[in-house]
Amino acid sequence: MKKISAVILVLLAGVTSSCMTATAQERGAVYKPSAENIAARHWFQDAKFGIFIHWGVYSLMAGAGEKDVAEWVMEEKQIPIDKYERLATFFNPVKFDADKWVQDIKASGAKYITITSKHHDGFAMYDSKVSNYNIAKRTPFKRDILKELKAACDKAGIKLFFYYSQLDWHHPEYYPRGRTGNVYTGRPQSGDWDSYIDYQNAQLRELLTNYGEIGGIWFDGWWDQEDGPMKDRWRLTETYKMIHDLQPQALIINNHHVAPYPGEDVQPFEQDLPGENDAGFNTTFVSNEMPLEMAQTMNGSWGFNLVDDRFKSTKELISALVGAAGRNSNYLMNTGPMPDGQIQAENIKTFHEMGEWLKIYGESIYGTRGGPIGPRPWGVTTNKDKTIYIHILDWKDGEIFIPLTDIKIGDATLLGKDEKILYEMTDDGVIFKIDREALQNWDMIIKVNLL
Ligand code: H79
Repeated sequence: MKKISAVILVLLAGVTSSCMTATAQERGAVYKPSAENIAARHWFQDAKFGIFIHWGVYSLMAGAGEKDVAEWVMEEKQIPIDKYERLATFFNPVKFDADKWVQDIKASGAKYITITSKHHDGFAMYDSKVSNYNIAKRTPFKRDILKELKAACDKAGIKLFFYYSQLDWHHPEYYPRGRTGNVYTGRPQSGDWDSYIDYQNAQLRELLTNYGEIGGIWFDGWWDQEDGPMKDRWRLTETYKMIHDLQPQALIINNHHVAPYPGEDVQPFEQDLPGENDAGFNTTFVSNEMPLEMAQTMNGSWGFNLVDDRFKSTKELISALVGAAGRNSNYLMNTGPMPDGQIQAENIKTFHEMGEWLKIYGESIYGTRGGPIGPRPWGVTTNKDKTIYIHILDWKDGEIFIPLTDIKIGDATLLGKDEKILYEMTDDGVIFKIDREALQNWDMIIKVNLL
């Protein structure tokens, strides 16, 4: 008896310590971003605004009539792999026009695009050589949409990032399984995890070698194993090194909802402003060392949803962009193109409205950093060189107090109009008079030039 428990103890100790070693390796790895990478981070922070694209064979299902279902339809409707694979056989988005996408996206004022190269369903939206479960080999469309999009982006001066799901509901070797993609998929209850990671890395290598210089890789799905046996078996250190070796400027972003791991370059937040956790799964830890990025849907869905008409107004989306900028964060706004290849008309209209706003007010967003004061219930501040922008999103009174001391103001104007704003310096800060008419704007911005 004693002998058996001793053996169990030794075994347990072995398991625990090997887990801890893996964690320690990933968490404790030393990462010093290269000069190219640091330059790319600055570019990224200056760019401030990107468009996220969720497009795949799931777009055909259009949410199956439910507002809260889209790119997760396979999991949510428990569609087995052999049935789900048929979607690819009639995915034929004949109206796809990469140049048109990029023109409409560019009109929004966005500077980069992040597109799903492979979502959780495992289907590659490019011509992968390591798996034929991809758009070029399994659909009548046959075209490599990533190639076409990259060419269009290059022409327009837009950077392209690839979303890549670490979680995979299709690959048999993604085993042991995590929280999702379980028995319903019809996969054998066996598999070799490491050969799955080898496959993942082979696909990443393709994305980093066949599409020219890219903006970076946006990972998702790590959380599938958060309570699972493979939590520390993602081989992040190795994967991140490969990416940085292949393209030093490529930014690594991982939407794992926990504090950043070494090797990551941008900390993302999903459906939440950094530091907030209304969605219920984000960490409240906010890095002050790396760029931040908030990703948000324009309605309630990432992939195309036929019945989800909960479109946020342009004012709400501008407020999110401004709120992110004031928190020193980028804003990645999502659209889910339709199965025919077109972006939804509602989204295109909003792109153009945001772009019109940014043409006038963009100087208070692009190239700025958050602060000098933190977010307030009424709005945020951004700054660039010797200029402070006070973004008043929600205010009713005739004056507003800003707790800024030790500054010398040259002048204060209403951005977008050549109108001086009156102010009064006090010991505790500045009181600005409000132009009541301007409060009707989506965002009333006081531009303060410092001496
Ligand atoms: O690609 C889009 C979504 O499909 C994906 N991320 C964005 C960018 C996404 N997956 N899940 N979610 C968003 C919501 C988060 C769900 C989670 Fe959980 C809560 C992950 C972990 C806790 C639900 C419960 C899923 C796993 C367990």
